[in-house]
Amino acid sequence: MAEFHGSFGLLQRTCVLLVAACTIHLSVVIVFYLRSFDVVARIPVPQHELTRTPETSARNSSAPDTPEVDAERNQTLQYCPETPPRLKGPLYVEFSEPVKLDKLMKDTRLSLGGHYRPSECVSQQKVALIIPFRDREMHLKYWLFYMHPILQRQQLDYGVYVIEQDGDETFNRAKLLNVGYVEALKDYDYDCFVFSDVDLIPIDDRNLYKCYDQPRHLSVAMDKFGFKLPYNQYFGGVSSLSKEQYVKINGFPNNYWGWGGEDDDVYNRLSFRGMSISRPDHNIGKCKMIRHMRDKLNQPNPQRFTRISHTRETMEKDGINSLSYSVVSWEKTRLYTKIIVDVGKPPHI
Ligand code: UD2
Ligand code: MN
Repeated sequence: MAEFHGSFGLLQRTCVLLVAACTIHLSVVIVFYLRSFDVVARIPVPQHELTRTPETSARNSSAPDTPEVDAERNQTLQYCPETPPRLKGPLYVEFSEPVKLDKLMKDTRLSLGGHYRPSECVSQQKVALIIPFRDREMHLKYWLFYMHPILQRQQLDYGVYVIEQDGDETFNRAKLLNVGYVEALKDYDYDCFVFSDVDLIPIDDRNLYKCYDQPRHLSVAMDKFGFKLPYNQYFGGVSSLSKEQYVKINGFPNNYWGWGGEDDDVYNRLSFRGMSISRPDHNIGKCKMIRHMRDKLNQPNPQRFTRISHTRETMEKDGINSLSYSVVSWEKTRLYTKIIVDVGKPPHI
Protein backbone atom coordinates (compact mmCIF):
# COMPACT_ATOMS: atom_id res chain seq x y z
CA MET A 1 0.00 0.00 0.00
CA ALA A 2 2.81 2.36 1.02
CA GLU A 3 4.51 1.43 -2.24
CA PHE A 4 1.28 2.13 -4.15
CA HIS A 5 0.93 5.52 -2.44
CA GLY A 6 4.54 6.32 -3.29
CA SER A 7 4.19 5.62 -7.03
CA PHE A 8 0.75 7.33 -7.12
CA GLY A 9 2.32 10.49 -5.61
CA LEU A 10 5.10 10.39 -8.22
CA LEU A 11 2.56 9.99 -11.02
CA GLN A 12 0.48 12.86 -9.67
CA ARG A 13 3.50 15.19 -9.48
CA THR A 14 4.57 14.25 -13.00
CA CYS A 15 1.07 15.01 -14.29
CA VAL A 16 0.97 18.41 -12.54
CA LEU A 17 4.38 19.31 -13.98
CA LEU A 18 3.27 18.22 -17.45
CA VAL A 19 0.07 20.30 -17.27
CA ALA A 20 2.06 23.31 -16.03
CA ALA A 21 4.57 22.97 -18.88
CA CYS A 22 1.73 22.70 -21.41
CA THR A 23 0.03 25.80 -19.99
CA ILE A 24 3.24 27.84 -20.22
CA HIS A 25 3.86 26.63 -23.76
CA LEU A 26 0.28 27.46 -24.78
CA SER A 27 0.48 30.98 -23.30
CA VAL A 28 3.75 31.69 -25.08
CA VAL A 29 2.25 30.50 -28.39
CA ILE A 30 -0.85 32.69 -27.88
CA VAL A 31 1.22 35.79 -27.05
CA PHE A 32 3.41 35.35 -30.15
CA TYR A 33 0.39 34.67 -32.32
CA LEU A 34 -1.32 37.88 -31.23
CA ARG A 35 1.87 39.93 -31.62
CA SER A 36 2.44 38.65 -35.16
CA PHE A 37 -1.04 39.95 -36.07
CA ASP A 38 -0.17 43.37 -34.76
CA VAL A 39 3.12 43.52 -36.73
CA VAL A 40 1.56 42.47 -40.03
CA ALA A 41 -1.21 45.01 -39.68
CA ARG A 42 1.14 47.89 -38.97
CA ILE A 43 4.22 47.53 -41.12
CA PRO A 44 3.96 47.57 -44.92
CA VAL A 45 6.19 44.91 -46.38
CA PRO A 46 8.67 46.39 -48.87
CA GLN A 47 8.87 44.13 -51.88
CA HIS A 48 12.30 45.08 -53.09
CA GLU A 49 13.70 47.95 -51.08
CA LEU A 50 14.09 47.07 -47.49
CA THR A 51 15.59 50.43 -46.55
CA ARG A 52 12.62 52.57 -47.62
CA THR A 53 10.12 53.52 -44.96
CA PRO A 54 6.95 55.07 -46.32
CA GLU A 55 6.54 57.08 -43.13
CA THR A 56 9.25 59.47 -44.34
CA SER A 57 7.03 60.87 -47.13
CA ALA A 58 6.21 64.52 -46.67
CA ARG A 59 4.56 66.58 -49.36
CA ASN A 60 4.41 70.29 -49.01
CA SER A 61 1.15 72.21 -49.09
CA SER A 62 0.07 70.41 -52.26
CA ALA A 63 -0.20 67.21 -50.28
CA PRO A 64 -3.54 65.44 -50.49
CA ASP A 65 -3.26 64.48 -46.80
CA THR A 66 -1.76 66.03 -43.73
CA PRO A 67 1.41 64.32 -42.47
CA GLU A 68 -0.45 62.67 -39.56
CA VAL A 69 -3.07 61.20 -41.86
CA ASP A 70 -0.22 60.20 -44.17
CA ALA A 71 1.60 58.23 -41.51
CA GLU A 72 -1.62 56.56 -40.41
CA ARG A 73 -2.49 55.65 -43.97
CA ASN A 74 0.94 54.23 -44.68
CA GLN A 75 0.85 52.15 -41.53
CA THR A 76 -2.24 50.32 -42.63
CA LEU A 77 -1.24 49.77 -46.29
CA GLN A 78 1.10 47.32 -47.96
CA TYR A 79 3.66 48.35 -50.56
CA CYS A 80 2.41 48.15 -54.15
CA PRO A 81 3.40 44.95 -55.97
CA GLU A 82 6.42 44.83 -58.29
CA THR A 83 4.12 44.24 -61.27
CA PRO A 84 1.08 46.54 -61.16
CA PRO A 85 -2.04 44.40 -61.51
CA ARG A 86 -4.20 46.62 -63.77
CA LEU A 87 -1.84 47.13 -66.71
CA LYS A 88 -3.34 46.72 -70.18
CA GLY A 89 -0.27 45.96 -72.30
CA PRO A 90 -0.38 47.40 -75.86
CA LEU A 91 -2.38 50.65 -76.06
CA TYR A 92 -4.21 52.61 -78.70
CA VAL A 93 -2.53 56.01 -79.08
CA GLU A 94 -3.55 58.37 -81.86
CA PHE A 95 -2.79 62.02 -82.58
CA SER A 96 -5.13 62.69 -85.52
CA GLU A 97 -8.07 63.84 -83.41
CA PRO A 98 -7.87 66.57 -80.76
CA VAL A 99 -8.33 65.33 -77.20
CA LYS A 100 -10.37 66.77 -74.34
CA LEU A 101 -9.04 67.04 -70.81
CA ASP A 102 -12.34 67.80 -69.04
CA LYS A 103 -12.74 64.26 -67.67
CA LEU A 104 -9.20 64.23 -66.28
CA MET A 105 -9.73 67.68 -64.78
CA LYS A 106 -12.56 66.19 -62.71
CA ASP A 107 -10.46 63.25 -61.52
CA THR A 108 -10.46 63.82 -57.78
CA ARG A 109 -7.68 61.28 -57.29
CA LEU A 110 -5.38 63.89 -58.80
CA SER A 111 -4.38 66.68 -56.47
CA LEU A 112 -3.19 70.15 -57.37
CA GLY A 113 0.04 70.09 -59.37
CA GLY A 114 -0.77 66.84 -61.17
CA HIS A 115 0.06 64.74 -58.12
CA TYR A 116 -1.24 61.24 -57.67
CA ARG A 117 -0.60 58.29 -55.48
CA PRO A 118 -2.54 55.06 -55.33
CA SER A 119 -5.08 54.69 -52.54
CA GLU A 120 -4.79 50.91 -52.50
CA CYS A 121 -1.07 50.62 -51.64
CA VAL A 122 2.11 52.54 -50.89
CA SER A 123 4.16 53.15 -54.06
CA GLN A 124 7.67 51.80 -54.08
CA GLN A 125 9.03 55.01 -55.63
CA LYS A 126 8.19 58.70 -55.64
CA VAL A 127 8.55 59.82 -59.23
CA ALA A 128 8.84 63.35 -60.64
CA LEU A 129 8.03 63.61 -64.34
CA ILE A 130 9.99 66.49 -65.85
CA ILE A 131 8.99 67.90 -69.24
CA PRO A 132 11.10 70.53 -71.05
CA PHE A 133 8.69 72.92 -72.70
CA ARG A 134 8.02 75.96 -74.81
CA ASP A 135 5.11 76.67 -77.11
CA ARG A 136 3.85 73.09 -77.49
CA GLU A 137 0.40 73.42 -75.91
CA MET A 138 -1.24 70.89 -78.21
CA HIS A 139 1.48 68.30 -77.50
CA LEU A 140 1.15 68.84 -73.78
CA LYS A 141 -2.58 68.15 -74.03
CA TYR A 142 -1.94 64.77 -75.67
CA TRP A 143 0.78 63.98 -73.14
CA LEU A 144 -1.51 64.66 -70.17
CA PHE A 145 -4.44 62.87 -71.78
CA TYR A 146 -2.52 59.66 -72.37
CA MET A 147 0.03 59.71 -69.55
CA HIS A 148 -2.06 60.30 -66.43
CA PRO A 149 -4.11 57.11 -66.82
CA ILE A 150 -0.97 55.11 -67.66
CA LEU A 151 0.94 56.42 -64.64
CA GLN A 152 -2.04 55.73 -62.39
CA ARG A 153 -2.28 52.14 -63.61
CA GLN A 154 1.44 51.85 -62.90
CA GLN A 155 0.63 52.67 -59.24
CA LEU A 156 3.23 55.40 -59.02
CA ASP A 157 3.35 58.16 -56.44
CA TYR A 158 4.02 60.87 -59.01
CA GLY A 159 3.93 64.56 -59.86
CA VAL A 160 4.13 66.27 -63.27
CA TYR A 161 6.43 69.28 -63.80
CA VAL A 162 6.33 71.27 -67.02
CA ILE A 163 9.45 73.43 -67.15
CA GLU A 164 8.86 76.23 -69.61
CA GLN A 165 11.69 78.35 -71.00
CA ASP A 166 10.76 82.01 -70.78
CA GLY A 167 11.57 84.52 -73.52
CA ASP A 168 12.82 83.92 -77.02
CA GLU A 169 16.40 82.82 -76.66
CA THR A 170 17.63 79.56 -78.15
CA PHE A 171 16.03 76.54 -76.47
CA ASN A 172 18.06 74.64 -73.86
CA ARG A 173 16.48 71.28 -73.17
CA ALA A 174 19.08 69.84 -70.76
CA LYS A 175 19.24 72.96 -68.61
CA LEU A 176 15.45 72.91 -68.28
CA LEU A 177 15.70 69.31 -67.10
CA ASN A 178 18.22 70.35 -64.43
CA VAL A 179 15.84 73.09 -63.30
CA GLY A 180 13.05 70.50 -63.14
CA TYR A 181 15.13 68.28 -60.88
CA VAL A 182 15.89 71.11 -58.44
CA GLU A 183 12.38 72.58 -58.38
CA ALA A 184 10.61 69.22 -58.05
CA LEU A 185 12.74 68.40 -55.01
CA LYS A 186 11.57 71.60 -53.36
CA ASP A 187 8.02 70.32 -53.78
CA TYR A 188 8.29 66.73 -52.50
CA ASP A 189 10.97 64.22 -51.57
CA TYR A 190 11.14 62.46 -54.90
CA ASP A 191 13.61 59.63 -55.30
CA CYS A 192 13.20 59.07 -59.03
CA PHE A 193 13.14 61.44 -62.01
CA VAL A 194 11.66 60.66 -65.40
CA PHE A 195 12.72 63.15 -68.08
CA SER A 196 10.30 63.11 -70.97
CA ASP A 197 9.91 65.02 -74.23
CA VAL A 198 6.44 66.50 -74.44
CA ASP A 199 5.71 64.77 -77.75
CA LEU A 200 6.42 61.14 -76.80
CA ILE A 201 3.86 58.60 -75.61
CA PRO A 202 4.52 54.94 -74.83
CA ILE A 203 2.18 52.53 -76.58
CA ASP A 204 2.49 49.82 -73.96
CA ASP A 205 1.83 50.53 -70.29
CA ARG A 206 4.15 47.72 -69.17
CA ASN A 207 6.94 50.21 -69.87
CA LEU A 208 7.13 51.39 -66.26
CA TYR A 209 8.00 55.07 -65.76
CA LYS A 210 10.17 54.47 -62.73
CA CYS A 211 13.84 54.02 -61.79
CA TYR A 212 15.98 50.95 -61.93
CA ASP A 213 19.37 49.79 -60.64
CA GLN A 214 20.96 51.46 -63.67
CA PRO A 215 19.82 54.63 -65.49
CA ARG A 216 16.94 53.69 -67.73
CA HIS A 217 16.27 54.57 -71.34
CA LEU A 218 12.53 54.13 -71.84
CA SER A 219 11.81 55.25 -75.41
CA VAL A 220 13.70 52.43 -77.09
CA ALA A 221 11.47 51.73 -80.09
CA MET A 222 10.06 54.93 -81.60
CA ASP A 223 7.83 55.03 -84.61
CA LYS A 224 9.99 57.82 -86.08
CA PHE A 225 13.01 55.48 -86.11
CA GLY A 226 11.01 52.55 -87.53
CA PHE A 227 10.55 51.15 -83.97
CA LYS A 228 14.29 50.61 -83.66
CA LEU A 229 17.05 52.09 -81.56
CA PRO A 230 18.89 54.51 -83.93
CA TYR A 231 22.25 53.66 -82.30
CA ASN A 232 23.36 51.78 -79.22
CA GLN A 233 24.37 54.81 -77.15
CA TYR A 234 21.11 56.65 -77.89
CA PHE A 235 19.62 58.15 -74.71
CA GLY A 236 17.12 60.70 -76.11
CA GLY A 237 13.36 60.94 -75.70
CA VAL A 238 12.40 59.54 -72.30
CA SER A 239 14.84 58.44 -69.59
CA SER A 240 14.80 57.86 -65.85
CA LEU A 241 17.47 58.37 -63.22
CA SER A 242 17.29 57.89 -59.48
CA LYS A 243 18.43 60.81 -57.35
CA GLU A 244 21.63 58.95 -56.63
CA GLN A 245 22.36 58.24 -60.30
CA TYR A 246 21.64 61.86 -61.24
CA VAL A 247 23.94 63.25 -58.53
CA LYS A 248 26.70 60.84 -59.52
CA ILE A 249 26.92 62.45 -62.99
CA ASN A 250 26.56 66.04 -61.71
CA GLY A 251 23.19 66.23 -63.49
CA PHE A 252 22.93 67.27 -67.13
CA PRO A 253 25.01 69.79 -69.10
CA ASN A 254 23.80 73.42 -69.04
CA ASN A 255 25.62 74.61 -72.13
CA TYR A 256 23.93 72.83 -75.01
CA TRP A 257 21.90 75.56 -76.69
CA GLY A 258 19.71 74.48 -79.58
CA TRP A 259 18.94 71.06 -80.94
CA GLY A 260 21.03 67.96 -80.38
CA GLY A 261 23.98 66.52 -78.52
CA GLU A 262 22.80 66.94 -74.94
CA ASP A 263 21.42 63.40 -74.80
CA ASP A 264 24.77 61.99 -75.98
CA ASP A 265 26.56 64.08 -73.37
CA VAL A 266 24.35 62.51 -70.70
CA TYR A 267 25.17 59.08 -72.08
CA ASN A 268 28.90 59.90 -71.85
CA ARG A 269 28.50 61.07 -68.27
CA LEU A 270 26.82 57.83 -67.29
CA SER A 271 29.45 55.66 -68.89
CA PHE A 272 32.33 57.73 -67.45
CA ARG A 273 30.84 57.10 -64.01
CA GLY A 274 30.79 53.37 -64.64
CA MET A 275 27.06 53.00 -65.15
CA SER A 276 25.32 51.07 -67.89
CA ILE A 277 21.95 51.69 -69.53
CA SER A 278 18.94 49.62 -68.60
CA ARG A 279 16.24 49.26 -71.23
CA PRO A 280 12.84 47.59 -71.54
CA ASP A 281 12.28 44.82 -73.99
CA HIS A 282 11.88 46.10 -77.57
CA ASN A 283 8.14 45.29 -77.74
CA ILE A 284 7.32 46.86 -74.40
CA GLY A 285 9.44 49.95 -75.19
CA LYS A 286 7.46 50.98 -78.27
CA CYS A 287 6.33 54.60 -78.41
CA LYS A 288 4.95 57.24 -80.73
CA MET A 289 6.17 60.79 -81.32
CA ILE A 290 3.77 63.50 -82.42
CA ARG A 291 5.11 64.63 -85.79
CA HIS A 292 6.38 68.21 -85.82
CA MET A 293 8.61 70.68 -87.62
CA ARG A 294 11.85 71.83 -86.02
CA ASP A 295 11.03 74.79 -83.76
CA LYS A 296 12.36 78.17 -84.94
CA LEU A 297 14.38 78.75 -81.78
CA ASN A 298 15.79 75.24 -81.57
CA GLN A 299 18.03 74.97 -84.62
CA PRO A 300 20.76 72.29 -84.63
CA ASN A 301 23.59 73.29 -82.33
CA PRO A 302 26.77 73.55 -84.45
CA GLN A 303 28.95 73.09 -81.34
CA ARG A 304 27.40 69.80 -80.36
CA PHE A 305 30.05 67.49 -81.81
CA THR A 306 32.93 69.35 -80.17
CA ARG A 307 31.11 69.46 -76.86
CA ILE A 308 30.33 65.74 -76.88
CA SER A 309 33.98 64.95 -77.41
CA HIS A 310 34.89 66.83 -74.20
CA THR A 311 32.35 65.46 -71.74
CA ARG A 312 35.00 63.84 -69.59
CA GLU A 313 36.62 67.23 -68.82
CA THR A 314 33.48 69.35 -68.70
CA MET A 315 31.14 67.16 -66.66
CA GLU A 316 32.71 68.02 -63.32
CA LYS A 317 32.33 71.78 -63.80
CA ASP A 318 29.14 71.92 -65.81
CA GLY A 319 26.01 70.46 -64.33
CA ILE A 320 23.87 70.66 -61.25
CA ASN A 321 26.78 72.30 -59.36
CA SER A 322 26.92 75.23 -61.82
CA LEU A 323 23.21 75.61 -62.54
CA SER A 324 21.87 79.18 -62.41
CA TYR A 325 18.42 80.35 -63.40
CA SER A 326 15.56 82.40 -62.06
CA VAL A 327 11.99 81.32 -61.63
CA VAL A 328 9.51 83.63 -63.35
CA SER A 329 6.36 81.89 -62.15
CA TRP A 330 4.90 78.76 -60.58
CA GLU A 331 1.44 77.61 -61.49
CA LYS A 332 -0.34 74.52 -60.23
CA THR A 333 -3.31 73.06 -62.06
CA ARG A 334 -4.93 69.72 -61.36
CA LEU A 335 -2.93 68.13 -64.18
CA TYR A 336 0.56 69.60 -63.74
CA THR A 337 2.82 72.15 -62.11
CA LYS A 338 4.12 74.66 -64.64
CA ILE A 339 7.30 76.49 -63.76
CA ILE A 340 8.33 79.27 -66.12
CA VAL A 341 12.06 79.96 -65.89
CA ASP A 342 14.64 82.32 -67.24
CA VAL A 343 17.64 80.14 -68.11
CA GLY A 344 19.67 82.97 -69.63
CA LYS A 345 21.18 82.92 -73.08
CA PRO A 346 24.08 81.31 -74.92
CA PRO A 347 27.37 82.94 -73.78
CA HIS A 348 28.55 84.08 -77.23
CA ILE A 349 25.51 86.30 -77.91
C1 UD2 B 1 15.20 64.47 -80.20
C2 UD2 B 1 15.12 63.66 -78.92
C3 UD2 B 1 15.20 64.61 -77.71
C4 UD2 B 1 16.42 65.47 -77.76
C5 UD2 B 1 16.47 66.18 -79.11
C6 UD2 B 1 17.78 66.91 -79.32
C7 UD2 B 1 13.55 62.00 -79.75
C8 UD2 B 1 12.19 61.48 -79.65
N1 UD2 B 1 13.85 62.99 -78.90
O1 UD2 B 1 14.00 65.21 -80.23
O2 UD2 B 1 15.16 63.87 -76.52
O3 UD2 B 1 17.56 64.72 -77.52
O4 UD2 B 1 16.35 65.28 -80.20
O5 UD2 B 1 17.84 68.06 -78.58
O6 UD2 B 1 14.36 61.54 -80.53
N2 UD2 B 1 10.82 71.54 -76.89
C9 UD2 B 1 9.77 72.45 -76.69
N3 UD2 B 1 9.72 73.58 -77.41
C10 UD2 B 1 10.66 73.88 -78.34
C11 UD2 B 1 11.70 72.98 -78.56
C12 UD2 B 1 11.75 71.80 -77.83
O7 UD2 B 1 8.89 72.21 -75.86
O8 UD2 B 1 10.55 74.94 -78.96
C13 UD2 B 1 10.92 70.36 -76.02
C14 UD2 B 1 9.82 69.36 -76.21
O9 UD2 B 1 9.59 68.69 -75.00
C15 UD2 B 1 10.41 68.46 -77.25
C16 UD2 B 1 11.85 68.35 -76.78
O10 UD2 B 1 12.13 69.66 -76.30
O11 UD2 B 1 9.75 67.23 -77.30
C17 UD2 B 1 12.86 67.93 -77.85
O12 UD2 B 1 12.80 68.79 -78.99
P1 UD2 B 1 12.23 68.28 -80.40
O13 UD2 B 1 11.02 67.48 -80.19
O14 UD2 B 1 12.11 69.45 -81.29
O15 UD2 B 1 13.42 67.44 -80.95
P2 UD2 B 1 13.40 65.93 -81.52
O16 UD2 B 1 12.06 65.41 -81.74
O17 UD2 B 1 14.35 65.83 -82.65
MN1 MN C 1 10.18 65.71 -80.86
